[in-house]
Amino acid sequence: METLSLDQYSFVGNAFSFGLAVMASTTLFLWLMRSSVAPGYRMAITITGLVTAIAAYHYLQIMLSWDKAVDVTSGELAATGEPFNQAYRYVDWLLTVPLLLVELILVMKLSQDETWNRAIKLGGAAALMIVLGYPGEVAEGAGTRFLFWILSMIPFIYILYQLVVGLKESIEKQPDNVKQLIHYATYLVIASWAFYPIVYLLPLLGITGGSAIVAVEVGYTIADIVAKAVFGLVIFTIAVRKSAAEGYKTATES
Ligand code: RET
Repeated sequence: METLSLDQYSFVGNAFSFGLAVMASTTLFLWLMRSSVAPGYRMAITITGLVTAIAAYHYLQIMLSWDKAVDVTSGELAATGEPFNQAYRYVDWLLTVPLLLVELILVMKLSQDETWNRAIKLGGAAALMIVLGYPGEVAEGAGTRFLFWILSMIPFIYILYQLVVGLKESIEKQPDNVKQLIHYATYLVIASWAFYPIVYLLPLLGITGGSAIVAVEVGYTIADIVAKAVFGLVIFTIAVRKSAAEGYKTATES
């Protein structure tokens, strides 16, 4: 914390505030617009809104913790002794990553057995990935950070592989008007998820001091906005188009 400049400190605080605004407004939008998709897709939209709601709560906590860790009343940055709590981010992921995976599995429309089977395997792998990442995130030494990065990459690669294979299979069965969008959603998942382990590594790639803190915190915030809010809106659009293809009309249209 002491290595940050005042500008860097405000920049990160503003990024958290932006994250909170995006997550909260996306939640409202998704939940208010729920009736514009056919009943069969409402569960997916509710879950998408839950993901952004959980994130909005955690961004509020992260923002408050960031505020409390530093005193700027003297015009300079002074640590208050209260540590900035990284755990909020990891608890947020522990809840939201399995939810996002369930959402993707629901979109695949598999049999009930297969849905359970995949949800448990992928949910377990996601929990392991996050639990293994945390000790490295809060460690001081570069060696420990790198070790836990390697360990966490094992379940991460398994999840990505399963998603790519699973989504490819389900794309074949989709109506033409959404095929392209589901392709796009798949790329969005891969690109946004791959961003996290890269951000985690930045402090080991020559970015040091205050810049490392800024890179990690702002990097994760951007990744969260894409993986949760932008992705949620893509899922919403897919649901609207699939509803239309199935002949569903909203109250105002009928
Ligand atoms: C960690 C530790 C270093 C190695 C890896 C990681 C992966 C994190 C991921 C997080 C995804 C979060 C999402 C949140 C959305 O709600 C934990 C940074 C692989 C992939 C998608």
